[in-house]
Amino acid sequence: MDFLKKLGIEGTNLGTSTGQQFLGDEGAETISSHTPIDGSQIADTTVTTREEYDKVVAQAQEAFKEWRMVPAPKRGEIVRQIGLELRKHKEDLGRLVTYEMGKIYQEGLGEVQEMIDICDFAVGQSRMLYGKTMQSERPEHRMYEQWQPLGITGIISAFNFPVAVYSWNAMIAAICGNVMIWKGSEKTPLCGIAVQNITAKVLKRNDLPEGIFNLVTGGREVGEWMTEDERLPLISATGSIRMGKEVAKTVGARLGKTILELGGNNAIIVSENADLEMAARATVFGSVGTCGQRCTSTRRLIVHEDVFDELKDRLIEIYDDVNIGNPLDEDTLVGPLIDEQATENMQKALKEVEKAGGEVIYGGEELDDTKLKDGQYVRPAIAVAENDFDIVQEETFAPILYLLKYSDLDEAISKHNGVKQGLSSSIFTLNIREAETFLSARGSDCGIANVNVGTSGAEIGGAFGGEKETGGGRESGSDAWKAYMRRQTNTINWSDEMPLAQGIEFDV
Ligand code: UN1
Repeated sequence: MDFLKKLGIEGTNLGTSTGQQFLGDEGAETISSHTPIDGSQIADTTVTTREEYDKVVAQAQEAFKEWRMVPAPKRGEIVRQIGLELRKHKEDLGRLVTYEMGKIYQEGLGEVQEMIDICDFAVGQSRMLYGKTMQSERPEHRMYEQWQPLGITGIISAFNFPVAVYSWNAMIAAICGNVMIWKGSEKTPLCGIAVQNITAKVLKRNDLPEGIFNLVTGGREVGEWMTEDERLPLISATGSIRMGKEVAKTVGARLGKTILELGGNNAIIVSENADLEMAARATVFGSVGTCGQRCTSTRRLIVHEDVFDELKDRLIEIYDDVNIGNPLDEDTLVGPLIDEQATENMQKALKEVEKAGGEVIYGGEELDDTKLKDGQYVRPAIAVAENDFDIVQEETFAPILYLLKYSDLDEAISKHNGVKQGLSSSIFTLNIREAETFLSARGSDCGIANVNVGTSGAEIGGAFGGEKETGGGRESGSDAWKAYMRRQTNTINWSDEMPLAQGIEFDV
């Protein structure tokens, strides 16, 4: 496994890190990383102790003093070099993502490309941290606003995008002048080490201090140290709604800031005016891609009654052609689920849908015939269901597609919006009235709404995030950078008088 070596994954103290330095001790508690491909062990990382955590925070605070005074375009130059370094490691890092998380290699590469793209975006953004100027009501006064860095940005990311989601946050936060403490998922600790090694190389080459990009490892407890810690003014967290609610409560109690990217329950509406072949293809990528483990995965398909049967049959045909197996093999389209728990959750959901009166019309079974022992391979499932089934209201992180029928667009939109989550959404139609209705104020209530484009696979240039229980956060492109900075309104008096605003007379 040459790629592990090339990514610097060797040694016994990998884990907590302030840059080049890894703080883990011999004999520390460890997390074993297993590949979901066949369940075998890849390597161990150490778990961050409280003492190490405090060392990391202290180092980050020190580094912030220096980093915040580096001009933003110069910070952009560092991010540009990180982008170049990532290009060099694209194949190896993509392979590690596949190996540790289980998504197919094409998607592993896509994830690293998403990192590269956000680096390029951040470089440009580093010269565009624009504030407004305002006209003062007082003579010879000037008003403007400027954006300043916040300090330490805590980033908590999930297993399903073990490197890209970190980069959306870290690269934008970095050009804004922040330093980072990142806790990735316990299920994908090696991805964190590899990315840490890549950024550390660039920082070393530029004589920058330890403490700008920091890594902590561990589970819930380490996450709680971060959310409770007043030294971390911003926590950006990606994960389940349950986790997000806890993060919001804890960080909110200390009046800290959060960016939350939580669950989705994404739907595609397929109208009778759709190009059905396009709709079918987008649905399959959205529902079985990444084995249904994207927060943008297509979970519900709301289909007009006139085309319901035709689309259903076509989907089954395509599903039948999808190769399931080792995600490193070129012709595989669906790899394993992340772990046994995920398989159990999928089986439980399928039972519940039947109990509620729905029907699993395709797939769902565990695939024991694969030669890859202990991998969690499943056949993606299609079920006919109703929107108000409890299980349809929930996000199950597995490849299950619920088919729902509608007869008019208002009904379709009402079903579409009739869930607690609000991340990504699509309509497939060639009718402009239907498309524009879906995009209007009475249309989709999601953070992302597409026409003739599926729910997953967003580009980095737009702001990414969703409404309602998805958490309301926005990351990545557009003006998402503002969430990583504090806005300061400045008024400057260059006259020799002391006039007050609102014309108040206060003679002293
Ligand atoms: C996630 O699943 O947490 O839009 C992020 C997409 C990817 C990002 C997904 N660009 O599907």
